Amino acid sequence: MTRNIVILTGAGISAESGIDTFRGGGGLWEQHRVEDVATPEAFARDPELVLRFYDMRRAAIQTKEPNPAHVALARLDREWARRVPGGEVLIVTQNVDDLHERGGAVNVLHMHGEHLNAWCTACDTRSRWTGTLIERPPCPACGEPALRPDVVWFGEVPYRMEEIYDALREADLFVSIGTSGAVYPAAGFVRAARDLGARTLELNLERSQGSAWFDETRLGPASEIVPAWVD
Ligand code: BJW
Repeated sequence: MTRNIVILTGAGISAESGIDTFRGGGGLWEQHRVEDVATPEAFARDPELVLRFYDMRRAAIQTKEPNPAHVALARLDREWARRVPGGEVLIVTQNVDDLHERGGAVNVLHMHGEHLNAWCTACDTRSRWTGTLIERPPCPACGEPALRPDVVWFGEVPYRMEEIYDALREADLFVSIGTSGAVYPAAGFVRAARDLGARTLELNLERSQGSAWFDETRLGPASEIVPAWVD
């Protein structure tokens, strides 16, 4: 019986809300690959470029709306404990947008951080930040001009990994939605979940790199196949 569900989401779930995926459509931003912009080394080398990239994306996501896939997962999140007493849903998202929350989901864990937070590298405080960072504003907590986007770059450790592995250990079902399986450690969750005894399901437009590890794959746009799976 399915009691606990861990759902991993990636850029594909937000694609139909108008947010570009990382590796689709050439995967380039102004000729830069994500691997060349989303690193601490890139930020050290060319902070203006990196802050411009994030300021642009932070502004863009605030104009986007959740799509039927976000809304369906939120419905599952809210209703699961009633459908299956004691059952738990955890949405582990690699996305830094807030569309799961705006779609109504509660149990959401942002393993790669959040666009709408800034992190002060001087005092280690995180604050809600909806404006721009390129003009190097002072940190609201300590006043130092040391804010960066609160997102996890290549070479940095994703957030809340212990909590994620605890949930995978308890999971009866692991569902991966709209992620290419190109980036670790998230790409390794399917194997971990399977080794720990969960059934594994992939929902994607096309097969991911780790497709062979899934017990079942359903292909199609998230806005159609996610609501169909939830209902
Ligand atoms: C649709 C759709 C529709 C489209 N409907 N679907 C060699 C081997 C193994 C690992 C490494 C290695 N060399 C280096 C590493 C480690 C590195 C890594 O994985 N590199 C790879 C390039 C190989 N990883 C790291 O550095 C991570 N940290 C780490 O490993 O620390 C060590 C450690 C870990 C754990 C414990 C202790 C220590 C950090 C990774 C950080 C990733 N950061 C980014 C940027 C975030 C900020 C920002 O937004 O700018 O995260 S990169 C980017 O990729 C972003 C995403 O979350 C992530 C994944 O991308 P995603 O979501 O899968 O998007 P796409 O574009 O790749 O795929 C879209 C999918 O949607 C496709 O499948 C489409 O089919 C689908 N789709 N339309 C349904 N309508």
